[in-house]
Amino acid sequence: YIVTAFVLLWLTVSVVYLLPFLVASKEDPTFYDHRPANKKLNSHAEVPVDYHQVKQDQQVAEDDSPLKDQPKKVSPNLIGFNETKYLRSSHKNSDAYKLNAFNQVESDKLHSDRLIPDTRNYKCGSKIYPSPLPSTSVIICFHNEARSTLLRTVASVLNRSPPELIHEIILVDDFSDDPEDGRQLTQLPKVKIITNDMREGLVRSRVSGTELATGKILTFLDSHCECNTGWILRWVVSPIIDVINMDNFQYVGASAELVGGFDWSLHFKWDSLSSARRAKRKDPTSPIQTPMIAGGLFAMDKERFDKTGRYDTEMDIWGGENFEISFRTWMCGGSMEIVPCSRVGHVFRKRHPYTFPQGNAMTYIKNTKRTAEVWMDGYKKYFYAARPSAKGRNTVMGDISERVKLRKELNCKSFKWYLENVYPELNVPEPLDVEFGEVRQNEKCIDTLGRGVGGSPGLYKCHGGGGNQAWSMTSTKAIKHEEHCLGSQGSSVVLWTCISTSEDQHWEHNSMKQLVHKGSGLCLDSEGDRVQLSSCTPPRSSLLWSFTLSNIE
Ligand code: UD2
Ligand code: MN
Repeated sequence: YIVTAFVLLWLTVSVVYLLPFLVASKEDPTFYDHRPANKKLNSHAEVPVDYHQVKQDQQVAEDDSPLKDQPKKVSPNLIGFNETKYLRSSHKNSDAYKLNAFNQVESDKLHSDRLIPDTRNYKCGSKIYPSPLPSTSVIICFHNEARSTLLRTVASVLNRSPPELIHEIILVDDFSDDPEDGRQLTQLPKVKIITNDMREGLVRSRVSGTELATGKILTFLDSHCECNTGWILRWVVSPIIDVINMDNFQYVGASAELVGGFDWSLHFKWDSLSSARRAKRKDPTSPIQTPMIAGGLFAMDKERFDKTGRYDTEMDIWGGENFEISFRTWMCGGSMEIVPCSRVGHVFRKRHPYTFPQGNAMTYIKNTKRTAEVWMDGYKKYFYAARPSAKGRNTVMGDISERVKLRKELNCKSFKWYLENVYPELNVPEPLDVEFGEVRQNEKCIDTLGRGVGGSPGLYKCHGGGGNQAWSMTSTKAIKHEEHCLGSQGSSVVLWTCISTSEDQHWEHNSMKQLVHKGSGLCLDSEGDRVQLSSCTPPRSSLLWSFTLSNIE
């Protein structure tokens, strides 16, 4: 039975993944998240692991000794490699945090083979997989990665995988300042390196890694990961992405109850398992289908990768490629799964430590717009409604004809099919929605501030990125964000679960641009960054609201 299950997996699955990540960037509010204090984005890190499953002797040490978590013996893979010397020459100035967007000083104190807790479900240890398994080429691209995190990524692959499954490790140095960072690691077994002569970004770097690869399976990793025991379960694996804390480098297990999702602005997020997905799962060790991958850590069959269009190599630097590969995989006959017995830790950061030659906002627009235009059919209008800054911009996007052709050649299904069969959780604005977009007053917009039921939205500078500022006025006159609707509690405006018949959730957008609350007869008003209910008279500017992206054709 297990063998059959895996043969099936082998046939149908093409991409495996893992994924929790997502970070709100405070420093660049135009970029990947503008949403203040968005609980959803951080929820991943806050989900406690089932620590009873973690063996006591594998718990991360709490003491502060300089050689934390050092194993008793150096692993054979590292014999002859002078780790101390390698690390000594890495930048250790007071800007190390700024340089990496994580605490490099803390990372440097940790041994490359430090012990980390086994965060898997206890049943994973006794799973039996068919053999022989094909071996994999592991591809790790990096740009100015700290040496200690880069080394730990490579060392954890060597030390925590059955050696026969690791065909090679291909480092792609994406034009880092110091070519020695990667070059010295080729002293380790199986490690090869490709060095870019100019900055290419992660997509083109990964693709050049795959061109050199000769393993049957490709496995991609970010350059600041730690692979856990049993991570490389088989050819197609998507791990759960555990969290390596960017400040103290503690390794924390992530929830096994999440899949990858997104909103209409093409912003990746983690979704907790819907009841339908939960019901499909036989036991906590079985793979879970995921509509989307975070992007960094996955494995897939090399032949399939090559035959189905690899990546869109016109995408630059960072971002968007995970949407493209996810839509393509699902719509063109593959599937994506998270394999919960595979766990890989990743350092989630709050900002990019590296530059974007074209600016990060423009780069993200380019990459996501290419995805929307090629894959989202008529539904791309919701992308533009949620991210108006991507409208027009055809020059930024560039030529997509090759990818459109690829979609035809592969005979892929429609985006409608994807929404209905793969991601039914995504709320598609109804055709009857009266208005859709931001609810704006001057430069500010109503923003959920990441709050859920019972929380109050506030006003926040409009960012045009959708997300927490994406609302629709439904045909029943509710002002709706995902599954929450604006209602009241006293004079406060509060988010509630939508009830279409509720007078408390009924708003009339009248000809004077006021939003009149049916339940109380009062009007939506603002005071500072608060939204509240007050009298509709006398007329004043704090009562005026517009849906800025209304009338999508
Ligand atoms: C996530 C993914 C990442 C990628 C990205 C979307 C995880 C854990 N990470 O972002 O892999 O899919 O979403 O694009 O799922 N890099 C280069 N050249 C560049 C820029 C980055 O080589 O110009 C490397 C970088 O050193 C790192 C990898 O690409 O190893 C991903 O970059 P990141 O860690 O900044 O992205 P992350 O984890 O925020
Ligand atoms: Mn990363």
